[in-house]
Amino acid sequence: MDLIAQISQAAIINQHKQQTLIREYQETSNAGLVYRLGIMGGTFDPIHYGHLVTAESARWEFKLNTVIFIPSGRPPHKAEKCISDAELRYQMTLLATANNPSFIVSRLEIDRPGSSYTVDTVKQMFKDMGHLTDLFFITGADAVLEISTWRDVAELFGLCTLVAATRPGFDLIETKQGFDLPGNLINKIRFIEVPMLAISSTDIRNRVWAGKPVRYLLPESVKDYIKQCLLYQNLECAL
Ligand code: DND
Repeated sequence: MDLIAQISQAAIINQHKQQTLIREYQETSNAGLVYRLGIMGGTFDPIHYGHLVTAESARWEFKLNTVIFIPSGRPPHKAEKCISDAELRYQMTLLATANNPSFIVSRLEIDRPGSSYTVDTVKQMFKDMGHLTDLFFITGADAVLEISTWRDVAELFGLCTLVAATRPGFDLIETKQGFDLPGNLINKIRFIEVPMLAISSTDIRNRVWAGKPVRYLLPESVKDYIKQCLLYQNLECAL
């Protein structure tokens, strides 16, 4: 199947999954139960198995009904960096998640003008989903260590549970000491261990630029997309 056909198919599958989410949400709330929704925010330049394994581990650990992947439109912390066009990152995320019925991709941040602040996204999800929803924002430990620099972080903690993925054997006590946050907020972060923390988008971009293999670091469909769209050929954007 050619690339355009693959993307169209992934977009149709995503639409069906969105309709299923709405139906399941209505059934859950009609039964008086709480819908548990994971949010995996990221630049996803490109998306890789570290992101996918983390989302799947969080889905399992926290009994989430669905995990929504939200590619950042304009990441606030990467304003000075060269990043791939949001549509390309969205399409890679669609391809990577197509075969998991519990994973959905949202255009929320891509279609919202201005910087993509997580607090705005979580507030919007809270408004859209209603009060019978528990939100879990999933991050890697590297991102969560910077969280004190995020916009309106105390408000964010009030709206969702922060889930931080750490490497097995990670020193949690040392990690917690690294946080520049009040203790009551640190204690609200839920840590999970995932096995693939060594994979990074930066390393994959470097490898593509240098002509090194990236197979088994990310889904084949995303690897082929990178090749066909000639991504990460420019040194400045590959680093
Ligand atoms: P990244 O650029 O780190 O995404 O952004 C993560 C999220 O933080 C996005 O939703 C941003 O909008 C949000 N953020 C950042 C800064 C400020 C604010 C918000 C604000 O509101 O002020 P990447 O694509 O690099 O990674 C996506 C996620 O996956 C991250 O949480 C990262 O730590 C994690 N990750 C891994 N987790 C497990 N194993 C690996 C991973 N590689 C990345 N191998």
